Amino acid sequence: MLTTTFIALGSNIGDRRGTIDRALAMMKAAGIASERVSTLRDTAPVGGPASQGQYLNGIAQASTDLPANELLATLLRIEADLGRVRTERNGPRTIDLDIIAFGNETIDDKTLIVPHPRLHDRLFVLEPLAEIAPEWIHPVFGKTAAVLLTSLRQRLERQTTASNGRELAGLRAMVTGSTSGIGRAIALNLAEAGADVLVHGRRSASAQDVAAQCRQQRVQSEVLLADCGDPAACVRLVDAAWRTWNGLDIWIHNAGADTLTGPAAKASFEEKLQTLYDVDLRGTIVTTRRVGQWMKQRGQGSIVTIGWDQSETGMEGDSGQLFGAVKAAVTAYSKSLSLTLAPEVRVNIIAPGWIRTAWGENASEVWQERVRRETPLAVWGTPADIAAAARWLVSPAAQFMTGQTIRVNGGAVR
Ligand code: A4P
Ligand code: MG
Repeated sequence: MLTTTFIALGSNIGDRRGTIDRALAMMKAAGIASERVSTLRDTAPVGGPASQGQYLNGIAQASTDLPANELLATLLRIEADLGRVRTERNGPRTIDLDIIAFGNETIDDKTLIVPHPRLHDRLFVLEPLAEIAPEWIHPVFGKTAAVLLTSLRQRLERQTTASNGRELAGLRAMVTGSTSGIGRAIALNLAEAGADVLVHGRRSASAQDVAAQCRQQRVQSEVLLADCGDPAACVRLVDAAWRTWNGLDIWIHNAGADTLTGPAAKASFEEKLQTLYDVDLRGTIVTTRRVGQWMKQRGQGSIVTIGWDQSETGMEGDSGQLFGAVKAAVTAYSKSLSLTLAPEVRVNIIAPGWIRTAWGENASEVWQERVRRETPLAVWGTPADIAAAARWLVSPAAQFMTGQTIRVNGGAVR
């Protein structure tokens, strides 16, 4: 059975055009017959060493009866025969032959990822692809090559014209649990910094409200609803979020169960433990593992999770035991994730101290007094304080930060 495939052609050493012509001839001899080849264009190198030369890039549409793994093996052999030597990542090469798409298939194994995980981020792929196959539909994003090209151009345009105070312009963020409190403050702060923001919650009305406020900052904002206590719903949430704007640059996992106010406050210790485990811990793990892997394949991204400053020091009582255990686990997991995803993706943890959210608003005078006593700066923190830390952590200014816990707690040092 013949499969239609798109092969990206790239060369930046020696006789670039001659090498690409020879690669196409060798492909044909190996049963990969090109039906259409785009214009070859001169492009500035993306990534890699500063000194490397301009690329010549194009795309070939071909039909083959080879299965995908054999197609890859054949292309790698042709690259080797044409003198390709692999040294550093994104380094100069006589020829690069990447499988952009293979029929409608999605493949993600150790040796092959299809569609190519960076195709939608690269003008040197999308421009020739949209030239020869503007109506080709990306099997993950469900959008045509022409539409993906337009979106990418808009995103790059916003990044290059980013003004002062809009340091996240052109980046796409998900903030889970952003219908109220800390999550809402983070969503609004990221929008103010120029990021497009996906607002997530369980209730549509309040989520729509936050999205509308984000849009007032002249950014895109959409709502996705999901119960983060349900792992299948977490998977669907990540998939839907990734598809919305053809990938994500930022994932802030703030969604957590409130076991302190409302009817949930009356649940037993065991029930609260289960809820916190399901939502705060498993929800964080299921979502960030999935989105983190895609960000790594894509070559960039930033993740923030939410811990708790007192999980380090301990706090007496049921709440101390519950949050201490669950948030310490979130923190430990996040550090391991940061090591797994480096160097492409940064993962950091914010550990809030006493922050005036729903519970703090109505806490008794005894608690108000205790918070002042335990906080050297002698005030409650606000959701805006956490949002400011999150905004910095996901910004380019924090490019050397990963695997760290930032305690935003008004100065408590124990
Ligand atoms: N692999 C996985 N999926 C695929 C796929 N869909 N097609 C594996 C091909 N290979 C795939 O590839 C490394 C391994 O990726 C393969 O052995 C295969 O098992 P490689 O060709 O050795 O590495 P590479 O191409 O240097 O790296 P990579 O990560 O593919 O880089 P990119 O993303 O291809 O970028 N700037 C301009 N202007 N033009 C360019 O063509 N190319 C790159 C390389 C950087 N900057 C560029 C250009
Ligand atoms: Mg390659």
